[in-house]
Amino acid sequence: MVSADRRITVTKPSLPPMEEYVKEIEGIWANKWLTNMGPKHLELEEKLKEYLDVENISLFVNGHAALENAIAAFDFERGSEVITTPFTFPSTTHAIVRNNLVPVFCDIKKDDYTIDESKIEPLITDKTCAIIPVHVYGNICNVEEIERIAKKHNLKVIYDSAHAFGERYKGVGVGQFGDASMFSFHATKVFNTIEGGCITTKDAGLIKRLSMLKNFGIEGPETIDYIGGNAKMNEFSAAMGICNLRHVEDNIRERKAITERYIERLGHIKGIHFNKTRDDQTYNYAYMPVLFDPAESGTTRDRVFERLQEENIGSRKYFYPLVSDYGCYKNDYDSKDTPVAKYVSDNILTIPIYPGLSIADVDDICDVIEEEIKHANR
Ligand code: T4K
Repeated sequence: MVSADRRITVTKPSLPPMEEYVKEIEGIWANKWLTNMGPKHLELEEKLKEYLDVENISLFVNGHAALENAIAAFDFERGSEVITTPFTFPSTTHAIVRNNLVPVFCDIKKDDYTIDESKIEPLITDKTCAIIPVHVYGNICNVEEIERIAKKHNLKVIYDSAHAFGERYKGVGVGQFGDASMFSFHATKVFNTIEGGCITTKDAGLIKRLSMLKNFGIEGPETIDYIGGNAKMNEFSAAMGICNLRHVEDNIRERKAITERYIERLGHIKGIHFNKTRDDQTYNYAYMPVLFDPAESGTTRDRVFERLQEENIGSRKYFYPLVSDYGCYKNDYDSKDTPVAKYVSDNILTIPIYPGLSIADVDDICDVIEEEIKHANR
């Protein structure tokens, strides 16, 4: 069991060896260039283009700012509707609303928790301007069907790929799908720049608009054609990204080993379900979501959460409540309209996964869960 002085958190940031980072930032003292698209920023852009297998990239101060600015760059008519998922971090929905657009929630699928593409078309009206799906937990959406629907109805598709860093679908970087994709480089993600994020797109014109939107609309020293804000990534963050990129493959391998151990230990237990990933995708093992079906398992997600907490093991109810149940949205939406999302949100728990989490720790976590289920079924 986990001792009182040992606390396991749901995640921990990946950091390079300190000397490696110190070496990486030495040049910043020499050139005195701290931000505004400096050499580290440009170097990280080039490296990420290759790693993510994308044509164009624009770095941002964080993933949310990247998404908000990407939506702004399309200049949708105020009050237009955006079809999206309620099973996500608030960022996705807030980015839509903060652009004066109206989210329309579509239900999700029970096996991979991504937007249910078969339920999108009935939600389309003459006000719909875009679809914003989420590759939740790194599970890649049905990008082909979403593209078909978007083309048919002349809609833009902006993927929230916050969780899908480095993944490929049918051998193609996931950031190539749709009109744009946002990746988050937050401390808690598979790859981090402390805080950070990016937009990837095939559209070089979009990258140009984004470069202005994230830098006060500045096109040239005396030319301001856009009303932009400030959302640039600084050089220290970019340097962290350059270092972390060198280790990301090893980190993903560690995450994979942890995931496999969880499945080995818990996979046979009735009422425990793991999410499905698509056959043709590579997976980054960003999260370890476990769904506890109350009828089958005899226990509840909340009870498992409490038991883990009692043992000093952190877990998170990502993503509960559903966005449509948040105080700021619940008067305008009814989560009963998205019953699968409601069921998943009520019963899912993400349990610890991060490079450095030992297999012995994983076994301790599994013991607690196994014991709870045995106890509930006694
Ligand atoms: N879209 C989606 C689908 C997203 O999931 C997110 C972010 C975004 C958009 C927006 O991207 P960013 O603007 O964030 O780049 C965390 C992250 O802050 C957030 O980035 C992430 N999704 C979300 C799923 O998780 P919290 O509020 O749960 O984080 P917090 O502070 O409770 O940390 C979680 C655990 O991580 C803690 O138990 C301890 C550990 N931790 C955290 C930090 C910050 C550390 O060990 N060290 C740290 O420095 O949101």
